[in-house]
Amino acid sequence: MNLNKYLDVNPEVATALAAGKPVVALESTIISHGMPYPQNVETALAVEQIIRDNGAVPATIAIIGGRLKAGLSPEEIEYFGKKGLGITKASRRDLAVICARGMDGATTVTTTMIIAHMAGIKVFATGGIGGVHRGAETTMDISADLEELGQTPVMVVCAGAKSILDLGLTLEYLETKGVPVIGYGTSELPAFYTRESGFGVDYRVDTPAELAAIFKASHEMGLKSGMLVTNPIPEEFAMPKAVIDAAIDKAIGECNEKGIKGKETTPFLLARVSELTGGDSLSSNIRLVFNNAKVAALTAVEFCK
Ligand code: PSU
Ligand code: MN
Repeated sequence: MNLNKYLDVNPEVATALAAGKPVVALESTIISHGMPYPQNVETALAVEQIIRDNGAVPATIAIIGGRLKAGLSPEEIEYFGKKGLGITKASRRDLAVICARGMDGATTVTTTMIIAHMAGIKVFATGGIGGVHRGAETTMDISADLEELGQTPVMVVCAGAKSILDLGLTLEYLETKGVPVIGYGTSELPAFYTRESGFGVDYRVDTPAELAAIFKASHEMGLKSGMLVTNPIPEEFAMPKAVIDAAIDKAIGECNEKGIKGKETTPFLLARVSELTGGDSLSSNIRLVFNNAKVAALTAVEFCK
């Protein structure tokens, strides 16, 4: 394969793509910034196994020494998990600097979509996406993830978005950008730790085959936008809404008091919410990622039929 000169596709992923076999992309910010070591490495490896068990090849995406990587070895995943917060969070605006300087970068939803698309991978599983922050009418803090969903044709399977964000404004923004927001087995937008948010999705879809058919239609008519599949956390792992809401309100209050801004905002809020809610939220987080990996793999299999 002769691809982008900055991109390395690992042999297993390259072989699968060349043969038209299903591949699922995974992000690396969730490994280095989203969970503590060693649970982050254990989770990343378990997610890859779930994708294999459901018939697809996993491609964890990251930047190592200035190279864009589609597919990491277990040793590279271990390296990313151990180095943790020491790895730069890489959004679209960081890519060129990180590559030119030969740095490592943890890919967000945005950069995972970009690199997946360069490699020819169509389906991507993660935990939660970035969105429009509360108070964005004055701060203008809107995640680059929403712009990427509007311009890069990759399907993102997530568990919705955490209510650290303004979910209503996030949905409005996605509508403006032309991104279909699909509820998998639900008509309501899930809010990561909870199955409900009080906001409706654009469409409810109940099977991986229909998810694949919708994405195929988008692809074949040449729409450049992505598609957002929101898959609710399994009932048994969902958290009480009151507990999560209280932790989020406290974390947002602290964030404002400390004057945290820009790319630090989301990692700060995620870390504080997880500290305030303890081990329960970590195990919920792990379970919902497993659940998304399965739906993404089954959909990638359908897409390749
Ligand atoms: N929200 C989550 N979990 C995450 C992230 C967001 O519930 O891990 C990460 C993802 O990598 C996402 C990024 O792409 O944060 C968005 O950061 P920002 O809001 O700075 O664009
Ligand atoms: Mn931001």
